[in-house]
Amino acid sequence: MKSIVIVFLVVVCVSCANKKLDIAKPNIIFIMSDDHAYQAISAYDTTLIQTPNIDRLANEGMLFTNASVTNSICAPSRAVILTGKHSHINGKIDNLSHFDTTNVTFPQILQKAGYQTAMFGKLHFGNNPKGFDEFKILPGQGEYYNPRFITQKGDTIIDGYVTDITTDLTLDWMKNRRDPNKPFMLMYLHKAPHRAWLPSEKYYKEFTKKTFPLPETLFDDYKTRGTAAKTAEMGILKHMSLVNDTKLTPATMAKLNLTDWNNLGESLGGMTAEQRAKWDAVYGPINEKFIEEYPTMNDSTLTIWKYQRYLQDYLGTIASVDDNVGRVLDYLDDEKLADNTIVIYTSDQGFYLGEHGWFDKRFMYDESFKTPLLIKWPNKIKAGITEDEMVQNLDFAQTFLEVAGVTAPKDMQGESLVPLLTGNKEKWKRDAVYYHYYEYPAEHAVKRHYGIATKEFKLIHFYHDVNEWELYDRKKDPKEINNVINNPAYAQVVKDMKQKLQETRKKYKDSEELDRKYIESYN
Ligand code: SGN
Ligand code: CA
Repeated sequence: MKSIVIVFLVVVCVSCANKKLDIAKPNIIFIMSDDHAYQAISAYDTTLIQTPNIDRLANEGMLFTNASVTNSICAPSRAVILTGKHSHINGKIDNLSHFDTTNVTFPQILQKAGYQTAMFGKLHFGNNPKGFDEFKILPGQGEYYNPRFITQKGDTIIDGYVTDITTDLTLDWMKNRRDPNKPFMLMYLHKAPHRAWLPSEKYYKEFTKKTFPLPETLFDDYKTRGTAAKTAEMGILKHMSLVNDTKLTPATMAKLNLTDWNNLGESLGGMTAEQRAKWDAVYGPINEKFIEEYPTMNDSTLTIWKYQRYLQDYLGTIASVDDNVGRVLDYLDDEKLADNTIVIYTSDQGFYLGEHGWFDKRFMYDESFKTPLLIKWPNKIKAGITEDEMVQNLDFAQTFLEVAGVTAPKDMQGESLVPLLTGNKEKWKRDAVYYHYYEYPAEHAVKRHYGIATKEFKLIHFYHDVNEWELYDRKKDPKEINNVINNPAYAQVVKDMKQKLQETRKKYKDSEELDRKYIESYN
């Protein structure tokens, strides 16, 4: 009899423990870097760099090949992520406008629902985030070396390299300052690989020795494109600064009788004399070699030289991001937290790595419209799945709320990704995504435009000081070099896509009236 009772108790206890495990709220770690092109993640493309740690998310979870943003620029993307609403609804249309803090954000809702919340790294809002138990964020763009952080207790400068420091702060919070009995939502936000692309010592030593293959469209002449592509100021040859971006020194420039602008200042963005000396030991010889080679360079060879210098530094910053993502994933594994933690890796938008001759972003063309997205959650997501549905940064808020078992506010405009993550694809109905970019006139001179993309086509309307349309056949022309808006063979597609665009604008409550409002309020 006694042994029957013991067996019964054991069975009950095991089932209690299982039940407890089932209902334990998952932790959420949202990792986002700034301007990280999917072309620079080896899970997507092994041509440029190996990112074994970021790839772990795809190997142990899901790789999204058709993730995009709704407005390809930093602070607006972050506002869309936090609010689950398009820019024209949350009001943060560009980097310069004010973020209306009466917007409800998903961290506020999660905090109220009992989640511990923390944010470390780059927010870029001009005001502090709401809904966080703790934050340590960079002011504005922040610095790569010895950065200043805004904290709830005032500003502090932390010596070192920004990517390592952001991770140290994140790990310190996970290890020492959270209650292990409560679920947490952590936003771990890298500044890298944002311009002006300053790698850590280890990686500038390594990457300045590398040479990268040229993209097919490096010398794009924009022949079939409209005014916007032709007048944008983000060309590697014409608009990338020899000093600020490719790191020629004022002395080199003077010797060659050249001038260009420099935002980094004498200290190269906050380096100490010691850090600067190490930097000069590597970049000095690059300057000397350029002095020798410049007299024989033409536009084409100079473009290639600038492209190589750009990629060396840009990718060098990503190598540190990858190492540091590895540190966080290792911690989750070591602490046995991995199974019940959903980890997301994404960027605030994509980026041009020489495609169309460009750097920067902003356009609805794929390199900047699409963004990397890798998600692992061993308890729920099968390992090694590639997903090609069209998902957006707009969807994160509702996804995280559903993951946490909290009902999302009705006015959020995305779709929870949970059905896709958990193998219930039949519940996913979206057939088009909407895009709207506003920051013009401004740096890089990318004109205002909105558009929709389906899996097959992309329709874009440039407006404000032009009225031009472009259509791309995404299957036949994935590099988007043939604008077929006037091709009679696509007349019906144009008609259908224009109608779909109008319906989509209506669905998301965007309108010509709002376009005008945001032009008038722009300064
Ligand atoms: C800076 C950069 C631009 C970049 C914007 C916005 N210039 O102004 O190249 O487009 O940030 O980037 S820099 O010379 O100051 O680096 S965003 O990611 O923050 O939106
Ligand atoms: Ca960005």
